[in-house]
Amino acid sequence: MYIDGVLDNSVAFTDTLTDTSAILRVGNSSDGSFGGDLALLRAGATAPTADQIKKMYREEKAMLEGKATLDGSDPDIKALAYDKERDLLRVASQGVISTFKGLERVATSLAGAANLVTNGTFDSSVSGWDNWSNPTNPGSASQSGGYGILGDGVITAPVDAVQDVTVTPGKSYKITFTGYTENSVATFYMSDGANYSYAFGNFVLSDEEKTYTKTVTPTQSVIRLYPYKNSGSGKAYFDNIKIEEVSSAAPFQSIGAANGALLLTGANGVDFDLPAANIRERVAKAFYDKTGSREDFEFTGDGSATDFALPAGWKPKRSYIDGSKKREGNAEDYTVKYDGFAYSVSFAVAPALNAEIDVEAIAA
Ligand SMILES: [Ca+2]
Repeated sequence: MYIDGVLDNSVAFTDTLTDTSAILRVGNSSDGSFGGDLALLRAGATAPTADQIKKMYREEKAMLEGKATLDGSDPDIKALAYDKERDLLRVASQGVISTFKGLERVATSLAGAANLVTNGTFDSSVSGWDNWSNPTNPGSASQSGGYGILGDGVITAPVDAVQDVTVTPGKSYKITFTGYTENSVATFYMSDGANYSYAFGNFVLSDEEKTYTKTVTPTQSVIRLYPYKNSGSGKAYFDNIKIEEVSSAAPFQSIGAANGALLLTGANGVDFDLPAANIRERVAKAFYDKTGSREDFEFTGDGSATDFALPAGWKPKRSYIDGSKKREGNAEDYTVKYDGFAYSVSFAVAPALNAEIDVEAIAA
């Protein structure tokens, strides 16, 4: 038994599988119960060495501890691209881009998207929700402890709440909420349009608090959210209700990735995403890169100085004394010198006192 890649205890056991029709059960105790989670089961012809176990642990730790799954609710991969400069794998599922480094999901296009639902957190009221804010059955709906609650005191009729959220048809949106029931039956319905078609389906709440997500592409300009509790006693609790746009280009057809930049082509157009860091690099390069640019520098002769240095980064192209062009070369008027840092013009004869020396330079 290895814990976090380190041997904790061991016991030798050898047996032979002979019954080809029997079921091999793993993770069962003798009474059939198993109080844990099991993942990445594998079988091999030999037992892995301690070093191999350590390597597996190191490589797969991020996946087990972090998020190794696609974001959104769609497990169907539409397109993927590997960004070799940044060692990132970009994976497009319905409307959502999940970015992986190795086995770990390090980013998602959903992060930072605006929540279009009004008061989905029920921090202090149920405003924004019809029925909840104007209960048809007084006392049927309330807010308490940061939850929107249905069924408080009413048992003879169902209680519900409605919010219509404006969206753009054809774009993709992720619907998320958290909820649970207390001695009641409750459902979270989602409609394509301001209707009760529930075309986007529903989630039936359990007595354990869970987060539910669904990615949808509406054909109408409204997504109707409809939390609902059946008649009878008990309560249903709702919280953190969100609708976030996942991409304007979705549904995706192809994806390209290079040096952190992302190009998504979808049925609705193209999304182009360039990280802020990349833009900074480019602006800085353009600012400091003088390639192709020219500059004139002026000096005044003192009758003895022969060498006139240009600022670093500039290289002499043409030189003039009192407006008369001089020739470059060892047997000519001047030579160009470079000391490893700056260029200078070195005249064979020192320009006269107050002579006007003009040097046209190009970026070095
Ligand atoms: Ca809340």
